[in-house]
Amino acid sequence: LIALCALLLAVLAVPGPARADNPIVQTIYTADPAPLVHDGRVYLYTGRDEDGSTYFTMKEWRVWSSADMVNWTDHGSPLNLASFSWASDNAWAGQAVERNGKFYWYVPMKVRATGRMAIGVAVADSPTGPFRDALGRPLADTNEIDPTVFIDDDGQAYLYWGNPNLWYVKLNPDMISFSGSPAKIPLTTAGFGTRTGDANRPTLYEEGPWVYKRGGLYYLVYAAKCCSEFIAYSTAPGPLGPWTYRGTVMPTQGSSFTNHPGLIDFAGGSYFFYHNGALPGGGGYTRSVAVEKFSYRSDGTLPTITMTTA
Ligand code: FUB
Repeated sequence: LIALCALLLAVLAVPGPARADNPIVQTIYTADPAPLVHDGRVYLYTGRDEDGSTYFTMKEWRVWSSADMVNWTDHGSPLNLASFSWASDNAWAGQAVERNGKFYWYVPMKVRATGRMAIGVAVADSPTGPFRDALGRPLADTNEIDPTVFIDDDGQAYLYWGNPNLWYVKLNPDMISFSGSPAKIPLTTAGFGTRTGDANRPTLYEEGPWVYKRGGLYYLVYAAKCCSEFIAYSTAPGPLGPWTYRGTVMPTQGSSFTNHPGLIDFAGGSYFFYHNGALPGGGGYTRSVAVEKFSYRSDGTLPTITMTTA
């Protein structure tokens, strides 16, 4: 019976096109989508919620890709906790970016020696890996999570991350060292909306920042929280602000209690990636990544986006 089960699992895990409808991945639980457009394909970097997880039990990251946003190829797991000798747990939300033919994947993990969360960076020659720890130590050790990386038109790269704070730092062109020191972006209510009921957290910003530039405007989309988590965004005239709160993008988390944004333009369309608990057995710790096609309004603002399934 064990051999039969192993055979069945092996057949289910064979790489190949996934179904076109949401959730994107229907064979395992996935979370924290981070899309990257490269060379005519969308590469989708995700975490993996372990079966039966009861608290964000996550040990590896996965890569998927598509040329048409319909058929998805499974590239397996080219990065996991064991790739980082200093990490012990919590393979949470990351993002990958390409620079000069190399791919840098920024990911948060728990540091074995301290129990604190830190950001590590892995590097590869291909968007699907194999990835290796670029430093052999954490890149940013502030006990916070959820890195997003952005390279501006002038070539300056920025790393942002954090919960409960929102940190940023300029990256050197090598993408694995800092130009200056990490600093906190001021979390003002004008910039990030007003949260009620939590004196320690006056703004809606919670976690999962996603920074990009479009039409000369800088966007910061993030998981926001008032009572439950939803996706909101702010805009700014520059990569460091000042940020202005713009409102809700996706009002719910579905049957998960977190949500996590990733936005791209690809092949003439705009796409919003997120996660929820839509698969059978799904919920807050057994999530699934999904995507919705949308159109920006003529003034560049984001519409309210609804989940296909929750
Ligand atoms: O997946 C683990 C954590 O849940 C992520 O780091 C957060 O963004 C939330 O999605």
